[in-house]
Amino acid sequence: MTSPQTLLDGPDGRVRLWETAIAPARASSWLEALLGEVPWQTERITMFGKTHEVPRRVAWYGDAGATYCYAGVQHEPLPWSPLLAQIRNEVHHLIPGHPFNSVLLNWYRNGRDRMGWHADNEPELGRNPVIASVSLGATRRFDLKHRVTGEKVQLPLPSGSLLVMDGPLQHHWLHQLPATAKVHDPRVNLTFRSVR
Ligand SMILES: O=C(O)CCC(=O)C(=O)O
Ligand SMILES: [Mn+2]
Repeated sequence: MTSPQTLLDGPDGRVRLWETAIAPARASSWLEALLGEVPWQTERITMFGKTHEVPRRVAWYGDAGATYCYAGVQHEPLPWSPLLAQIRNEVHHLIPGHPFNSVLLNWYRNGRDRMGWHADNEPELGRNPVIASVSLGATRRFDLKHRVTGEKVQLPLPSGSLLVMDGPLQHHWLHQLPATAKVHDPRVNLTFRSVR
């Protein structure tokens, strides 16, 4: 465990990165295990009357009743697997005091899979949510963009890193995980959240 690097900290929110929160060997064994055990789903979204496949695979785990709406669909969580409960405990050790009751998993099969500009500002996350994001597998670039000034922050998220976004960040900044032709290997990202 290392101390975090602060990438943003101000009235519009905070972003901290623990670059080596999880040892590399552990991170790769978790990646292999999750790729094998998770019942990955293909989400479809309908925009302007056209249905598209979301360019990644997803899964939602959490306490019973922690339902969550993404891609326009209400999801009941899968119950915590022993491994996901263990990863949640590791996150608790690094940032105590946040009772995360759910986790959204994203599997980016290669550099073509991506997530566009958005904020984690769904009503069920409440005001100023704390989002703890664990990355396993291929290093991908993560971008942040201020909604008003357009200021950008870009950073690589290596395997075993923990990114924490908190304060009013989701109200003032967007984030994305862009596609890249340079990456051929999979990455799994886990965002721990507290939904009510
Ligand atoms: O894959 C990532 O690092 C970002 C995931 C994300 O923004 C989300 O799940 O809302
Ligand atoms: Mn997000």
